[in-house]
Amino acid sequence: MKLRSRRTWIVLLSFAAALPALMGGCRRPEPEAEVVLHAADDHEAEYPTTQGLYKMAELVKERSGGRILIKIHHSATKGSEKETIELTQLGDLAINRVNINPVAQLVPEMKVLALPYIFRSEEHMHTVVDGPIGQDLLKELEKKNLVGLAYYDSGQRSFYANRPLRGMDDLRGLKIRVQKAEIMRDMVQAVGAMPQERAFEEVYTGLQSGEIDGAENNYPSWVSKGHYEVATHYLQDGHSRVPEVILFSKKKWDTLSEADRKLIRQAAVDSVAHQRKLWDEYVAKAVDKAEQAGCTIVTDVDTEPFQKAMESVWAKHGAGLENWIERIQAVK
Ligand code: GTR
Repeated sequence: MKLRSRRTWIVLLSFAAALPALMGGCRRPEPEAEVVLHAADDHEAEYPTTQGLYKMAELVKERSGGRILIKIHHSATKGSEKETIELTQLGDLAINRVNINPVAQLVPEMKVLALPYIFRSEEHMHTVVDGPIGQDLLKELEKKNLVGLAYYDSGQRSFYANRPLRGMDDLRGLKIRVQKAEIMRDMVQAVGAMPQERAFEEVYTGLQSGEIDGAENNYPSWVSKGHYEVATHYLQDGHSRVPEVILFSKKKWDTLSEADRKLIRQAAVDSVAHQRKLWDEYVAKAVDKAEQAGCTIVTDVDTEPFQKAMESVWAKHGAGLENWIERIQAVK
């Protein structure tokens, strides 16, 4: 057997040493994650709320040096909002981005953010949720085994249907889908329509089959879920400015170190600016898409009859929340 020259050995050995780097694309191996947290969102990956969660996950991974990983399950693969809230309470799901309406069903104080026309503007809502009132409300969630981390934007909810809508009178007798939330049911009833409770995931087929005539939501949901293809008339009455919330399972939270809890909470708070920026861009894109598709959007709505009709909702759902209402109204 021919002996290899010294030079050949050097070449062979350097090649062997470089192999792992060549195979791994020169990346250092990922550190083993110590904590894996599962997060749910009922929107698809590109939607601003899910994108907010991705931002939060990125910050958590970076700040923990890869020790804590958040795995995101989007598009309602973990179930409807009602189901995922239950999973979060049980500790089977660590993180859950949901709308406040179904949460208010469990924690009545949260209803204050869902009351029709409680916010004068988007700025008013931001000041409330970003300040002490928002923080105090998040603390109320602990009574139901939930930890509230931060609020995301959800714009304004308005009515849309498969027939022309110009004002409140056009909603009379229409079958309008509502979330699993009593306050929404009462709002729909207050404007003379017939509330139909359904999970978000069932709205499209409900509209398509004609079981329901319409629904109510913000522009992004109307478009992203395809509702605009069937319910082509949108009436921007803006009856609710209820935000979204990021929940954490209290059961899981209690197993984390104080430092990790702080890191996770801060990452959620820091993801808010990103979500809000994407939200504004998404609203513009959604409106554009609906208009291109030939939908009718009525923006100059006389909201006075709506506000008047909602007095009954305030009387019922605002009862017992007077202090919260006063605090919100006092915010400049
Ligand atoms: C959207 C919200 C969803 C869901 C949906 C609904 O605005 O982002 O999480 O609550 O409304 O109406 O069910």
